[in-house]
Amino acid sequence: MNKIAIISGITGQDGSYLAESLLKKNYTVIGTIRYTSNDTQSKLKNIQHIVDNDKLILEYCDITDFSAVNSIILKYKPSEVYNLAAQSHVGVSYKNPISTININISGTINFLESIKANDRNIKFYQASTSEMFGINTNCPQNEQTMMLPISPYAAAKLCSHNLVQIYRDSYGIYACCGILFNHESERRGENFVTRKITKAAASIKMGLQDKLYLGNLKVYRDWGHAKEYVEAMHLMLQQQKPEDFVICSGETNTVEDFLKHVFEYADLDIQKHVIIDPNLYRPSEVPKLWGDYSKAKEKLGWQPKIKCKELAQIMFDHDLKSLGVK
Ligand code: NAP
Ligand code: G4F
Repeated sequence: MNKIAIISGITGQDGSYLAESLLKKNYTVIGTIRYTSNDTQSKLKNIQHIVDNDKLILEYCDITDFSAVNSIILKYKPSEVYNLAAQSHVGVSYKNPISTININISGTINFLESIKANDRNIKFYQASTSEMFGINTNCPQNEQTMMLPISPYAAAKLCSHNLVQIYRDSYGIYACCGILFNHESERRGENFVTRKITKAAASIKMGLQDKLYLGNLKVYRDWGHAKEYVEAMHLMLQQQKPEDFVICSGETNTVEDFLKHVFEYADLDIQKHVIIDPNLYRPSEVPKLWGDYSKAKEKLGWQPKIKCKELAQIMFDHDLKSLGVK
């Protein structure tokens, strides 16, 4: 039977890849979009190639609004809900802590409450994050690693993570958290460090830009490709029982390593073009993320293919091509 899935945050990086993947699996996809007054076509750029698909329906829904969330659940009676919408930028969460907390917690509880009230058979996926490990540098981090968040973003995500476990245990709802480590792509928001680097390197290569300003280069991240990670989200909702899973590449690199991968590939000189700007440092910083995907491999049959160096090259090639280079 044709399944119906709701994806909150469909205009984001992961939402767009997940929508693409579910449409290929013959789902009807209901994608929710947040209304803003400068609501131009550009907001749809990640899903432009699928907006004409008959099985994709777009609906306005701010996830902080329970009535909006509840109406969509009642209207479409989905079998699966993927809650990907969030204020997802860690640095911004220090500057806008209250709206970050509001979006990243109330969105989750709104979906869970609506599922609890209307149909407890609806399966729910929550976008948890490796950022929740915070200052715990016991590596590699897995599902048992203690979470010690240090940003408003991570604190909100940990609250949602706990809520999912509570609704699963208390009400028997099939609800799972994917503890995803950093994943990037050609559709990554331009304020995240990987895309900022690949876009700038492409512009520098073309003589359109001279300097790239960055913050802390010494932190370690575990980077994979978003297209692979959304497959794990779907797999989590197809199991016998709901469980949480770490999804990662299993490799760790510093921001400086990523920068070197891009600049070496582009044949550019870091010393000449990169400037460290102390204003881009955060009030506190997660020092090291390095994940262990053993559980996902064993139970979901999922494992990553693209690692950091290849990812850097894919993103740079895309950004160069966007500037008209064949
Ligand atoms: P993203 O590109 O920033 O997308 C976030 C989406 O959420 C956008 O479509 C945004 O819509 C929407 N949104 C924000 N506030 C909303 C609201 N109040 N109501 C409705 N929609 C709202 O994020 P992503 O990288 O795809 O990540 C997807 C999810 O995974 C997020 O929850 C993120 O925190 C989490 N996560 C990401 C990573 C990663 O490395 N990418 C790792 C772990 C977890 P607008 O277009 O209106 O802004
Ligand atoms: O690319 P970032 O902004 O990603 P961050 O903070 O690790 O968060 C991402 O991954 C999380 C999973 O672990 C997600 F939950 C979250 O939603 C998001 O997708 O920064 C990566 C690192 C940070 O340590 C940052 O301080 O790069 C450092 N950095 C150095 N210069 C910079 C910059 N980050 C940004 N965004 N911009 C800079 O100029």
